[in-house]
Amino acid sequence: MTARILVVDDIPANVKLLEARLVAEYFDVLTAGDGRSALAICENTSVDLVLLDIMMPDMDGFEVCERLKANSRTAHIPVVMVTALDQPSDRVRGLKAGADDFLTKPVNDLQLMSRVKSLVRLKNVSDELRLRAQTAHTIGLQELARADRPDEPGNVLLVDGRASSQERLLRALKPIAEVSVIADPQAALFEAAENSFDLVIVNANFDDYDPLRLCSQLRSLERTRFIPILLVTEQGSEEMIVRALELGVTDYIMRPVDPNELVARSLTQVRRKHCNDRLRASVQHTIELAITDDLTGLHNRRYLDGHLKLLIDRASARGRPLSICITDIDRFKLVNDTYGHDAGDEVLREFANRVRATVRGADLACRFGGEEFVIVMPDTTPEMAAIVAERLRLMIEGRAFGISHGGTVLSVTASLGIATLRPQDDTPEALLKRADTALYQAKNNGRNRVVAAAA
Ligand code: GH3
Ligand code: MG
Repeated sequence: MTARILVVDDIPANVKLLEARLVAEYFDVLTAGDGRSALAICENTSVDLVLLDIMMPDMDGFEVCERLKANSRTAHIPVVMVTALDQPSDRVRGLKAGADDFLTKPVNDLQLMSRVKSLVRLKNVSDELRLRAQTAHTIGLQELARADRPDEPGNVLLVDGRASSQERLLRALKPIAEVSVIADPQAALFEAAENSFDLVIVNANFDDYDPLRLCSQLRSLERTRFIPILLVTEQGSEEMIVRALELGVTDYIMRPVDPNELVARSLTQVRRKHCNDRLRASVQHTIELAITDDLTGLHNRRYLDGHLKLLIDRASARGRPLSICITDIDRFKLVNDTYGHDAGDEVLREFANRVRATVRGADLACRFGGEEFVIVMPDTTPEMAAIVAERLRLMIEGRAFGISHGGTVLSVTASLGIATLRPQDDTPEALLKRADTALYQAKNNGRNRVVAAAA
């Protein structure tokens, strides 16, 4: 992971120290000796993370943080406040100023790296989201364009073997999350798999149980592998923390737990989870848009071209029948010419609805083009396909189509051609071609009928 990190401190020795450690981990480091130059750098260069000292003459860290967060060009940059151990109130002020995380001086290497990496990962995901939101906005997809939504409360699972600490952690988390508490780590695994949590907090305080076992199980289960894990450990358990981070635990916090630190770290993880979820949803949505026909909501031809081959291969491999039906609306041009294109669109939508209502869940219905539709029917013999096609024909003919055009109702009919997969050397193109030839014959024979291609 590489990222550009800005270290801000008025004491050159402190800057050098952090710089050296970060450079050793191959981060790209920029430095600033005061608040104003830090703001200028963030404004003019792309910075992935700011490590910000609090005590600085002229403009202190709180003010720098507030200004960064108030400026829309820099608000997305994560800020880690470097606070003195003996000033716990600084953390509250830091949170109020919008800081994303804290590090306590003297800065410990493990903490520095785990926090920096965690926040850089979060920023990478949210950068990608912001980029997609821009694109979505440009192409008019408003629903995807809201990247900078306010934080939604997270769903947190707290796994803690002791009642007293459960209560303390619960109190700290209440304002920012819905928390479920569970004492038994094995039950917690099921709980996590069955519900959708944004964060699992594992307090390493069980009597007879290795908390890393739970962490590792959470990482290996399909249903829970993407949930961030925050481990709560004893001071001095560095070895366990290193192993935990290797296992994929996302962050850790030491006892005694500072409620503000817990809140800041939990918020970071919940944000990251939400960002990731949205990113995944946006990928899903983009894919759906690419394979869906706008007008009817059926799959489009691009999808059919990709998927028909798979369905054919599967049917051939299993020695199962597969049939397809191509249907084309009769004299559809007349609808457009008489009632206008919008009325034509309404008929197409209603036609698609009837197709959808006719087919089984396993069938694939697509708009093939204009007023032509294709239904792919796995596990369907020619006889069955003929029955389905006839049922669809009746569904179209049997009930008139209403259009907004002054309460007009139209009689619509369709012609249908069906074809069945030939075992062995059949291809999607050849199968479609046979169905299309049958359709052409149905048109020639007088329309409003089903014709089956010769086997
Ligand atoms: P046939 O019975 O031989 O199929 O006659 P037809 O009029 O249905 O066939 P033709 O191919 O001559 O005309 C198809 C028409 O479908 C022409 C085209 O403008 C119209 N069409 C294609 N796509 C759309 C669409 O998305 N919306 C609307 N409203 N019309 C469309
Ligand atoms: Mg037609």
